[in-house]
Amino acid sequence: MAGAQSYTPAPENLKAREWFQDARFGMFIHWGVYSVLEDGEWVMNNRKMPISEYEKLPPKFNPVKFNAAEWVALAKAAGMKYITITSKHHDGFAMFATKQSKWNIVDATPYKRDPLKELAEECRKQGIKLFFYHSHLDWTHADYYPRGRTGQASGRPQSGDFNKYLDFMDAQLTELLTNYGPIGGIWFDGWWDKRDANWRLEQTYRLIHKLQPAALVGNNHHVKPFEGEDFQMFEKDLPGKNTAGHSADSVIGNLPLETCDTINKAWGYNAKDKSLKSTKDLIQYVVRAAGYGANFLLNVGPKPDGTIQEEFTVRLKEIGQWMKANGETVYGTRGGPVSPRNWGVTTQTATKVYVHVLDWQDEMLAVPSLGKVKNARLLNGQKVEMAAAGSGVMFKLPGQRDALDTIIVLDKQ
Ligand code: FHN
Repeated sequence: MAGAQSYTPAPENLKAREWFQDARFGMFIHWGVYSVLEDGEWVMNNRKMPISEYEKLPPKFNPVKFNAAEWVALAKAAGMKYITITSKHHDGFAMFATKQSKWNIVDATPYKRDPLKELAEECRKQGIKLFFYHSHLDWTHADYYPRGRTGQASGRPQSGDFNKYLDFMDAQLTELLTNYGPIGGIWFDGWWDKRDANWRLEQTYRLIHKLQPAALVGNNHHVKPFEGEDFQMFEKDLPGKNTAGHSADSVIGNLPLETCDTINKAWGYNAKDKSLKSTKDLIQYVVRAAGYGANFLLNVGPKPDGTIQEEFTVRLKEIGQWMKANGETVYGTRGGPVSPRNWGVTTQTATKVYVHVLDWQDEMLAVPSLGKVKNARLLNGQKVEMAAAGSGVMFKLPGQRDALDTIIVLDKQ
């Protein structure tokens, strides 16, 4: 950003970054009035719906079965340490009690309650941090002008004042960082809609850090991090990869890392999307992300009635069972001494190295040097044979092993 003053994270921000890296696993929630159509969060754009048609949705949105305590308990049951929920997605509809416009869940729906307020209170009660996903992009605000690559069919006049829109956005962010208690951070998305615009990122980031110095700023802009961001994120890819086209193609600097993905293919609720990842796929995703020194933010898209579909809740509870038994090899770790391989990844703490064998059929596994380590064993204490092999080591893997993740733990000398 031109003329950016250099950003010095406050001590509480640096502490929050350490917490974030230790947390390793969070729940992403994409929830909005678009869920009424059961066709994902891009339905307004994909069906070229003008605002005059889209505004018929909020009166039909009445999530009477929403229960913040159940959602937070589900996240905890999955072993998740934080929740990132959409305060506003690209349709501009605020899922919280904003005073900046009537285009929000309290004023425009029969529900009339503020689910983010209830979620914030429940997160505090149950010891989970809450982050807000806030879309830069806006398909309904008249001052989001010039229009970007998307939202062209909304029927807005070809006029507007982009700085007035940014003032509106900063006012809503002020509400989110003032009225909902301590917030884990703000997760931006949608910069990519107008890459050449002056988004005033430095001004917005400074506002966030002034209101809550510990709040972590992340931006899913799909390019390398800008000054003022506290973590680097990747979407549908492990760090440094960009196979899905939504990420920067490299890890820059030493910011905390997070990657995000879905359980099926949809972010917002899509009743037809049955392309579900298995529990094994999802656990290995958590582990592989940890091997890259990254968090994994796993998404649910709740239904319009406020419930989360059973295919998701079953998987989340199964993941939680695995995390309960094996979490020490993920939580509080950093990327291990050997960079990720196809066969698996390594993670480490100050005293231990964990070798996660995720996809390897043979009995012997050669691994580059793990540093000075000893006492190779499984988590249940069963000894694992290890011998020096060149500059690395050769493991003789146990005959009976866990096809999902055979974890060899070693003590650092
Ligand atoms: O357009 C959004 C999409 O709806 C979803 O929110 C994902 C989540 O990371 N981000 C954008 C696509 O890159």
